[in-house]
Amino acid sequence: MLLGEWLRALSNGASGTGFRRGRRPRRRRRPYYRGRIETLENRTLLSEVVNSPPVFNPDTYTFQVQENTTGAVIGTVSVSDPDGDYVNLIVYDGDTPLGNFLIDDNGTITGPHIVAFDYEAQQTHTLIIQGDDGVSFDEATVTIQITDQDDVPQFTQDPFTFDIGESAAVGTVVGTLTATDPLNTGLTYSVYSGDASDFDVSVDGVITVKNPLNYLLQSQYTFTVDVDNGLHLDNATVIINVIEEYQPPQFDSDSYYFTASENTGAGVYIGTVTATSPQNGTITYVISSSDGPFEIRDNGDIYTTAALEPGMTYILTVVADDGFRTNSVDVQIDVAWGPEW
Ligand SMILES: [Ca+2]
Ligand SMILES: [Ca+2]
Ligand SMILES: [Ca+2]
Repeated sequence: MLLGEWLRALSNGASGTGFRRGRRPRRRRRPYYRGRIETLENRTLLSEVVNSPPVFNPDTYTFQVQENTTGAVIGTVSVSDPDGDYVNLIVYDGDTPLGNFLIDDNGTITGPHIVAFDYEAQQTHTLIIQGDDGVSFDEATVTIQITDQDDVPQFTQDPFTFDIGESAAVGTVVGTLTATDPLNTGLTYSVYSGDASDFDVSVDGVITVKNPLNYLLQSQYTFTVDVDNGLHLDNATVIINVIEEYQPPQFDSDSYYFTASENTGAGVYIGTVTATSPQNGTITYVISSSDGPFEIRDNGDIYTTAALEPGMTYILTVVADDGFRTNSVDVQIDVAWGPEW
């Protein structure tokens, strides 16, 4: 076997599919001498034959490819070997995975095969193409310029501001997010951060009430949303203003005045306060302040919890709470003087 053929066999065996990446060999452009071993009359003669390395012409190339294309023909490089040797072509690329760019025996480069081009991430790729005749090699530099495509979704406004009445039922639509979809591949919306705790945002961008709202508890919500087209994200701020709608419970009197006999003991009914809820809530009553022994029951009935002092005037404040709002009223209770007075 010729030494050159043996070296080439080694080289072909190492390169396998014609693609490899790794430490680049030292550049060798000068002619290289290969040996031929012959046996003649029990003597070994070494004659030397000059090998000329392959030559790329030209040795720099610039190709343009639109982003988001995959497996496309990127361009063709031209290589020749002065000796007519077979030239094995391989691709070195520092920035993408092994196998992302391939080259065939004709010098035609295709790709990307693994990671798509993304103009927004990287505008150029540089490949080193190596042509090897088994003994020597030459290199060409290929610059791939990625051209831009409109592929980034964009919210149609930022921020989105919505108003919702605090009495809106769970499930009520607050508003809808909208964004451009340049690739027409479909968009997915989601909450990214912030306080959206009382709202749902569907993948279609529809915002609905998730929990009962209350202006007094929280009058505004602010959160950030994303829209995703599978390639890129955009984000926007959402502001939801809660509009006050609930009214406080209304007592049937501006104030109450009750009297009690001079010998009123514990557990005696004194009188009733009544409030109604404009939002049809269930009212509970509480005595928030009192200078006497009184309690109030669920229906607004006031009872004594101990004997009252004859001739005393007691002042109570009663609060009605319907779960949405509260209101208060003053109650005066006058106790009669005893007969001995
Ligand atoms: Ca050659
Ligand atoms: Ca892109
Ligand atoms: Ca783009």
